[in-house]
Amino acid sequence: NKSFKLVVVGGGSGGCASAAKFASKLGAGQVAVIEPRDMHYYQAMWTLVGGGQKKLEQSGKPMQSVLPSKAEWIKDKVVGFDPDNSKVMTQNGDEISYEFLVVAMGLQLNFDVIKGLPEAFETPGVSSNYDLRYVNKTWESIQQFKEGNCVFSFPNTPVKCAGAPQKIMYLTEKILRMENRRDHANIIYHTSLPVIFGVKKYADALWKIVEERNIEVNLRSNLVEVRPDTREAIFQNLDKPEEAPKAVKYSMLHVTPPMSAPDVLRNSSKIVDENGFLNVNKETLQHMNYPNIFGIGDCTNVPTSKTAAAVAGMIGILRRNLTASMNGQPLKAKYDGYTSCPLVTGPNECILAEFDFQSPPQPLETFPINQAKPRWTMYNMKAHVMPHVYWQMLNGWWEGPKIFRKLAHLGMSR
Ligand code: FAD
Ligand code: UQ1
Repeated sequence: NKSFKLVVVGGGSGGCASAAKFASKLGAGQVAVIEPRDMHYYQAMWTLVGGGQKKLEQSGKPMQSVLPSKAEWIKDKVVGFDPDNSKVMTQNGDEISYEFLVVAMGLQLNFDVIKGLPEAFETPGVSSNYDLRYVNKTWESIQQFKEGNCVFSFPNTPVKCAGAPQKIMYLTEKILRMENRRDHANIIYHTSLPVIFGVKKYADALWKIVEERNIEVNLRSNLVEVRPDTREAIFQNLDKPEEAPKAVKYSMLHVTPPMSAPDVLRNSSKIVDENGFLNVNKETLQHMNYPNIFGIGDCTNVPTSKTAAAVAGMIGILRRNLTASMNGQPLKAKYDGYTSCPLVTGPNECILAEFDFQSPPQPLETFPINQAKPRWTMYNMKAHVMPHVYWQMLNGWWEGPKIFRKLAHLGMSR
């Protein structure tokens, strides 16, 4: 049973970046990362893997190679939190004590909430870019598609990268068009949300695209069941729960699963809010009840869209506030809610949505152009620049694009 100055739970985007910041600051032996997986995946690339623009292998690196060498990697899974005694319990039966804890456990995919899943993934045409096991099947399904309905779902829970469920739809649509197969397809989106996108400026741009490209959009419509034998997806109207669910035939079905905080976290009632997410101050990222616990990324209840870009926005805040906390000083850094979502609308075009706690009404924009217009420059940024930026973030060398906005606006910008 070991003890560390800082324990980080999770070696994903937020966990790696946090460990990198503090392992170099505190020195060898002071920081531990608890993470069970062998590989670290750059999940944002999976949209392009499912859309046939990248290979799955390009998105992964061995965990060992992305964790800082000065941190100790505990290859184990946290199974319990004991915040009153500042320790966590692991699957191997160890207790790890900490002075400070960073919780960066990401989200859990809950396919089994949908009747017929995950079994239906073993049948033709059903896939999900959200899961390592099913992302290649999206590209297979696009290639094999002959005729009928291509159906895309968005669940009735918070998700990571809220744009991803429709990015793959635009990619599919454009590819079918480019290959002269579009006439044989109905492209259908079913979303549990009452809007196509949360920020009006980008929602307006997306409504224009779905109209121009003849895509059917169903709002407040939630996937509840998949019937692979009849190739039907069953949707419930969330505003009319008394109505019988509607069956939609599919040739291709892309599922975005319901998500939650991982079970271990959501069952740790002392540290989560009523929705099961780590209960932190949305500006300082410090836990609301335990000052030696901080959170970063998707598993927190920070009210912004869950993305790696948000992790980038949070990491500089965490660096400053956790350092201040270790030195017994007040927490001065405040997270502004920065997040972004490169809305890929085809194999060579992308809308770059950026926003923060203040948007709407006013979206943020890093680049001096209208980012709501689909552009190849933004596609290149997403497909060719962002992967490098991401791997650098894991080393602690990227704290989001705020620095560019500050430079461009001489410090006057958000
Ligand atoms: P993660 O990176 O998911 O890491 C969580 C880690 O915690 C995992 O390694 C996991 O193994 C570990 N863990 C879980 N439970 C335990 C436990 N009990 N004990 C120890 N460790 C545990 N973001 C963007 O910014 N732009 C995009 O374009 C974009 N597109 C996306 C497309 C797809 C298809 C997907 C799936 C995601 C996309 N994202 C995008 C979102 C982005 O990947 C996440 O928001 C980001 O990875 C969140 O980082 P995190 O550290 O919170 O969680
Ligand atoms: C970003 O910082 C980031 O994290 C590294 C992403 O995740 C992969 C993104 O998709 C984006 C868009 C950003 C923000 C960066 C710029 C230059 C707008």
